[in-house]
Amino acid sequence: MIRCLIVAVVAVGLVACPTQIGDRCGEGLPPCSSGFSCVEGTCSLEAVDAGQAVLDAGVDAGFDAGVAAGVDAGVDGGFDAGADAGFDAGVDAGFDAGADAGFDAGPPMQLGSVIESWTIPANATQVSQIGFDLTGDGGVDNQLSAFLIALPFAADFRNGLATSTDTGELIVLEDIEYWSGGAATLRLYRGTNAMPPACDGVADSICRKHLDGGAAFAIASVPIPNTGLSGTRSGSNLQGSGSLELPLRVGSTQIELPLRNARIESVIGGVATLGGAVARSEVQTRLVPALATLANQTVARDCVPGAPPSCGCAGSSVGASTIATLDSVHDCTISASELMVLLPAPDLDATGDGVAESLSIGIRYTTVRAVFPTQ
Ligand SMILES: [Ca+2]
Ligand SMILES: [Ca+2]
Ligand SMILES: [Ca+2]
Repeated sequence: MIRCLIVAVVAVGLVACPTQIGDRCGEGLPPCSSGFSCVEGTCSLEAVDAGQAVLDAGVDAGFDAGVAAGVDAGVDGGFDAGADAGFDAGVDAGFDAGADAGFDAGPPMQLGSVIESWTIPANATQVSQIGFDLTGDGGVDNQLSAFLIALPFAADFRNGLATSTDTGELIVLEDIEYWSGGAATLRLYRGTNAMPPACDGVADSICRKHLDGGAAFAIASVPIPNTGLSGTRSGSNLQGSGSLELPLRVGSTQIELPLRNARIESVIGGVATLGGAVARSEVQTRLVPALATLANQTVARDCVPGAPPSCGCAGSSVGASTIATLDSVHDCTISASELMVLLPAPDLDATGDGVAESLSIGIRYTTVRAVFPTQ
C-alpha cells in the first residue's frame, strides 16, 4: 500500500495501482497500465522499482541537503547569536551593572595571581605609551609618570619597586572573579606570608621563590569596600573599569595610591596596563612625602654628610643631581614641599564638577598564578 501511494505520487494519473500486479500481459493482451512493465508475460512493478530507486535517491538527497542546510543554519545561527549575546551581556554586566554578581547566575570562577614585575615609565616615550586616553583627545594621559621621570632619583623608585617585589617586601595579589557570561571583576590586595618564602635565607641575593606560579599567600590588607575594577573577560583578556587602591612601595615606605576612573587591559597571567586618576591631594599626602624620604635615602647613599653647596655628594652621583635639582631651600635635605614645586597641575576631572583635581597615571605589571583565600 505504501509503495502504491508512492507510485501514485510519482506516476501522475496512475489509477490501476497494484491491481495490475500479476496481470497477464503480452502478445494479444491489453498493455500494462502506466507505471507497470510487462515482464515475462506479467505486469510487474520492476520498472517502477527503478523509479522508486530514483525517488528514494531524490528523497535521500533532499533530506540530506535539508538536514545539512538545516543543521548548518541552526549551528551558525545558534553560534553567532550565542556569541553575540554572551559578549554583549558581558560588556553590559561589566560597565553597566558593575560588580553586580547577580547578573550571572551561580558562583564566579576565580583566578588568583601575584604581581611579579612592574613597568613604571622611565622616559618620555614610555610616558606617552603606557596608560590610557582618559580625556578622549587621542593621547595617553600619564601626568604623574611625567612628574616621576623628572626626578633625578626616579630610577631608585623603580629599582626599589623591583627589589621589594623580588624579596617579598611588596606583595600585591590580583584577584579576578569571572562568570560564564563574560562578566569579570578585578581587585588588588596587599599580600603577606608567602609560602614558600621569597628568599631562601639571608644569603639569597635573587629571592623570587614566591614568584614561581605556585606560591600561597595571605591577604594583608582589607580593601576599601565596593572598590575594584569590573568589566569583561574574553579568553585570557580582561578589560575593566572602576576604582581601587594600588598597593605600592616607595623606597622603604608602603603607600596605597587611590585610583578613580581606573581602567585596566590585562592578559591574565601576562601583562596588565593599569591607568586612572589620582587626586592631586592624595599625591601630596601619600606619594610625595614617601618620595621625599626616598630622595634623602638616595642622598645619604651617595653623599657623605656635608654642607652646601656640595653637601658632600660625589660629583656625578644621583645624590648630587638630586641636591642640585631639588634642594631649593639649600639645606642638603629634600622636603616634600620642595618636591611639590615640580608636581604638575591636575589634568583630569574625576569628580565630574568640571574642575580638574586629579593627575593621570599609567603603569604596567605582570603576574604569575598564586593561591590565596578570597575576601
Ligand atoms: Ca588624553
Ligand atoms: Ca631643602
Ligand atoms: Ca573635579
